[in-house]
Amino acid sequence: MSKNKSNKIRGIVVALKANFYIVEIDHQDFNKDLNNQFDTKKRLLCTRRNKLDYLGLFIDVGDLVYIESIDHKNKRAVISEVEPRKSFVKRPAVANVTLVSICISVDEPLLDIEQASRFLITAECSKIKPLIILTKIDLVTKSDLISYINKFKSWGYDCIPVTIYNSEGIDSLVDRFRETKLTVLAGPSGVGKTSLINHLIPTISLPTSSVSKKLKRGTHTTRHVELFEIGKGSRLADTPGFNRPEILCEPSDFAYLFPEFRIQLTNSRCKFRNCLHRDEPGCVINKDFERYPFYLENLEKMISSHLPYRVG
Ligand SMILES: Nc1nc2c(ncn2[C@@H]2O[C@H](COP(=O)(O)OP(=O)(O)OP(=O)(O)O)[C@@H](O)[C@H]2O)c(=O)[nH]1
Ligand SMILES: [Mg+2]
Ligand SMILES: [Zn+2]
Repeated sequence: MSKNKSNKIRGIVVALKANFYIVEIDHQDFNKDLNNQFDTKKRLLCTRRNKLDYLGLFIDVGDLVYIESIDHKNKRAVISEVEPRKSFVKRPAVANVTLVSICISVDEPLLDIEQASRFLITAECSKIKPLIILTKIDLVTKSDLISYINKFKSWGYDCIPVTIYNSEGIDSLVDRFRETKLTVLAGPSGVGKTSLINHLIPTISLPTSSVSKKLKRGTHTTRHVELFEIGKGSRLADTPGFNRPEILCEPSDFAYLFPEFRIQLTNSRCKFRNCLHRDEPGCVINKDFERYPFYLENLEKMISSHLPYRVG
């Protein structure tokens, strides 16, 4: 983080705590002129200036902010400005996201294709291309794993398979995270998002818990969004898992949230401009694609429940 804008210090909101914001500032840039007051990467507990409320500005994790009235001894400060966001993911709420990683476990909890689609569609709604992280691959056979990877490929997605047990896939994942500024780890509860962060950043040890034997689902261990550094200038967001993402979407936009349909619509045009790709003549969408029945079922619900429809 850097210092400019009338000597205010710039930082990033890494967590929200009750009515406070935890802001992290990078010590290296201003060690000298602040007499080494920033001894480590420093986290400060911040409130916000009232003027931000009047301006109607929200502050979420990932927001880049300027702080002032710094009390070094008690590690407190006040946020006086918020930079305009470059992107925003609504659920979980994180600003300035550059990559959405949807974590999906092959087992425990068992991979649920419809749920995976809902997570991917949520990410597509934020206009950020998602990456699939296939977790717990120590729990499946090689051939099952290959068929999952091929399935996601046919949907138009890259997929990085990993396990924390023998570290398979971990190196390519770290490379991917270090190429981007802010990666959100999203996905159902219990798929191993927090375990992955603990594995990747050995200096932290966040609570995790095993998947419920009875319900075969996660137990909602992580309750808040928090950012952790994974390399210079790159951060990872741990988020609370949830099981059924809702999507707010208009019927005419829905097909564009599926990469395999989007590419067909880019390459050629349906005869009618308002085609919803059902049985209209001259429609260019290939109805044999795996997710077409999912598209159709949700489109019909969307239309019958009036706009905007919640897929959920
Ligand atoms: N077999 C296997 N188990 C794993 C792996 N990674 C994590 N687990 C286990 O999965 C369970 C759930 O892990 P968490 O990290 O708490 O899952 P989470 O996605 O953060 O869950 P929420 O915080 O509820 O959203 C724990 O018991 C982990 O030990 C893996 O690679 N292989
Ligand atoms: Mg967790
Ligand atoms: Zn069509």
